[in-house]
Amino acid sequence: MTDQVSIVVLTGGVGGAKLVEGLSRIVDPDRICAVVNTGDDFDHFGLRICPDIDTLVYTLAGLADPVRGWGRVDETWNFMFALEQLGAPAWFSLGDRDLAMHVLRSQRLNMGESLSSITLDHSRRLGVDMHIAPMSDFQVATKIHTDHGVLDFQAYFVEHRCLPVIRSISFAGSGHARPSVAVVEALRSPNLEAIIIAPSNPWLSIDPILAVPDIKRLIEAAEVPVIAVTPLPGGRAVKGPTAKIMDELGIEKSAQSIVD
Ligand code: FO1
Repeated sequence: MTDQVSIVVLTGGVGGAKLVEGLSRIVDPDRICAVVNTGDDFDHFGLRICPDIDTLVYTLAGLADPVRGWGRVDETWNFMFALEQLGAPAWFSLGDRDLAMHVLRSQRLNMGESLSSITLDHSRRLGVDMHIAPMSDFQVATKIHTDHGVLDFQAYFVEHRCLPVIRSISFAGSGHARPSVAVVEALRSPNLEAIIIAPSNPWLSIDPILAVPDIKRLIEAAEVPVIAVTPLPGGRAVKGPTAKIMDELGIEKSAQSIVD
């Protein structure tokens, strides 16, 4: 039940997963709700892939690959080798163990279950006590408008390795998306003490969450401190394309300009 929650964390993948993992060592995990970006989610070979949710689940379950930053530790790649043999595009790698998550999630989504309910069940089965809540059960897709045209998020991020110059970013479907029930309960929890914005990429991971209209409204109505952890300590990004994107969008590389 997310109405017992005292801390809500808005998060993307790796950076946010590290923050919530640390937080869960000092706060009862049952009192934390991670509201996760789903703008990176996409369909690939008929499977629904939810990278940030899976990074959270695997990290908190102690199953994440610490070097690669995505997917499972001790992974094997037989599925990818077999796909390549059959001439399929191999720019997005699905590990054999990770594949189980995508197959089962896709089957359950196709049978009409919500992403929230599937995520809760999978995380509990892997021993995760924290609430991991997709920002929405509606599909929202991050679109990257570049000097090479409009790219889907994973095409920009993985296939084109963040190289195209970004002109703007949009979130298809966000206008009609509603927050998941768990997110609404957590942000209205009578025990809520703080909302933390993880040091995830502000434009690619946090903005999609804030683009769901009711989430922004609920945060403003919560009347608790909202604490944003900078992804640019000392003006430099720890990882990923945050600094490059700020340059391309003409935004000064400082914590204050992210807040603004
Ligand atoms: N990132 C890559 O750079 N290359 C991949 O082949 C890749 C596969 C992949 C499969 C499942 C998954 O959950 C994540 C995966 N990622 C991969 C990570 C993902 O593209 C991004 O790191 C996130 O979307 C950004 O948070």
